Amino acid sequence: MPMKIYINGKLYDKADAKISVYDHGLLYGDGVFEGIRSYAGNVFRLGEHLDRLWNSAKAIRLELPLSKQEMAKAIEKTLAANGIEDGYVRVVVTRGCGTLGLDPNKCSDPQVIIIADRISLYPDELYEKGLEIITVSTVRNHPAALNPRIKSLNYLNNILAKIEGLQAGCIEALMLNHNGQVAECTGDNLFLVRDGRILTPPMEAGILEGITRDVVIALAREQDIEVRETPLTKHDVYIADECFLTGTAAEVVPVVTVDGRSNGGGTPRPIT
Ligand code: PXG
Repeated sequence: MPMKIYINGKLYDKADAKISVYDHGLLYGDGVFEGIRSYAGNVFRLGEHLDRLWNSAKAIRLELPLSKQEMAKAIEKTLAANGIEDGYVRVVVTRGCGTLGLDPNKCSDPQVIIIADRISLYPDELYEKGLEIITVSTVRNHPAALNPRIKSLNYLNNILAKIEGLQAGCIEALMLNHNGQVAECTGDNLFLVRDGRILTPPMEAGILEGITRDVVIALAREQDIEVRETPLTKHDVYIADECFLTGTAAEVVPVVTVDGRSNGGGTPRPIT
């Protein structure tokens, strides 16, 4: 059975799921998106993902052509149409068709796309062995230029960092912000553990407000583990006892080395 893709209220076979070459999502990366997990038929933190999508859209002055409730229904429908219980949902909203010029006001109809698929980001063994990552020279977008809180279709900042990481043989890459502080990885938030406390960069570091990040912070606090959202430098990373990354795709994945320095590599990672 071919995969069914949702576009503006209708389901299309994958081969027929197409968007115009005049869509500003393609021409300029003008649009927003979300990546969401479904576990055993339950969409994980759907409300939070929809809130973030709506906020991203608001930040770029893109008006969604449907309500959050309608979007939730559309996501359920797309998952069901593909028989997916454990999977990954990609919601994309583009600015729509316009002219060959930046003006978003010339775009009339935003395109709402929902893809429901399966995902495994990293090989299973990496969840046991841990990732080896490096700090790359590509600086995370300056929040006053393109705020990382906007989950926009413009992911070149992250892709350039990813290319640098891959070039060095690393599957993930740590990005610093314009002040040289730790920001986040290309598709994950970063956490450190030191002396039994969890440390993670604050929103002001210029990061995406990860939904997995929020879940991990809440779970840790429930277990009376102290969590500090505090500015971090590479120094903090190098002296940490543990390091892990969080994201919808990655879930929670341990990091064993950063720039070849070990974070309790090979030893137990009790907090992670
Ligand atoms: N930071 C960035 C820059 C992200 O893109 C996260 C953190 C984690 O946020 P959530 O809300 O998912 O906990 C993300 C999201 C992929 C992929 O295919 C990963 C993300 C987004 C889109 C695709 O690896 N991560």
